[in-house]
Amino acid sequence: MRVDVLTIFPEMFTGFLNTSIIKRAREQGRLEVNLVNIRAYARNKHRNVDDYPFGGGPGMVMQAEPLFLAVEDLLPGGEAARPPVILMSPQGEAFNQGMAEELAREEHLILICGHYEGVDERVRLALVTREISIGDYVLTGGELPAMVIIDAVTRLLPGVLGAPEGAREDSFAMGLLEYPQYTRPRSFRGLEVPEVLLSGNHEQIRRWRRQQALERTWRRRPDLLARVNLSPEDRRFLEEISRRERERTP
Ligand code: 4FV
Repeated sequence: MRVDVLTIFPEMFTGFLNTSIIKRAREQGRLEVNLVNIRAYARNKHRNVDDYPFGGGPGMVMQAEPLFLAVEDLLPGGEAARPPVILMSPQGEAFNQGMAEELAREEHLILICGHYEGVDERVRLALVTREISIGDYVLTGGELPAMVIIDAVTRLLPGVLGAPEGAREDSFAMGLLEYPQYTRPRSFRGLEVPEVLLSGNHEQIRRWRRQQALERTWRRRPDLLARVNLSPEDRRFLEEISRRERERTP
């Protein structure tokens, strides 16, 4: 996968791109990240890429032209399909695991990192094909959201993570929150690893983990349960814990 990132702070990506799984994916040639400095497309001697908002108001707005020129320079027109041109912004679609899986099927992504109060609306109207938000809060720039998306997508690329995708039971991939994980030592400050995990009985372990994921989701994110295809066994278990809960809190 190729990811072009349009930013005025390419240095923000240095550590992220040269560490751990992202670094290895780039070294393996499974991920190519191309940092594009938007200032290189500013047609004024001070390389300004922002200006005052028409109609007044606080802050500055990122100008349309440098962004259009940068994207057009990335699209030599040879490419059959135009890649998604994604703007990170609080007004975007809420990013989630399903969207990460969708983007991971693309060959090429162009990510635009805004700054200041935002970008000129004509960027949305005539350049951007998708807007994505990583959460309902306001950041100083789109760089961290771009890293979040690259991280969530890269780990889904074939061969990037050790275990083949099918074997992975990511939170949200199953639609549920992840079950509790334990590792050595068996006993830590009086806290023991659940016996079932030491039993070697894989069917019992599978059921325990499923029930733990169900209960954790039911307690912390019941909204997610609506989107999970629950087995009759799952439903019985959820009815059991909600009955127990009702008894516990009459
Ligand atoms: C943001 C978010 C975000 C808004 C103005 C950058 C900032 C500045 N992007 N999810 N939340 N962006 O806060 O994606 O341009």
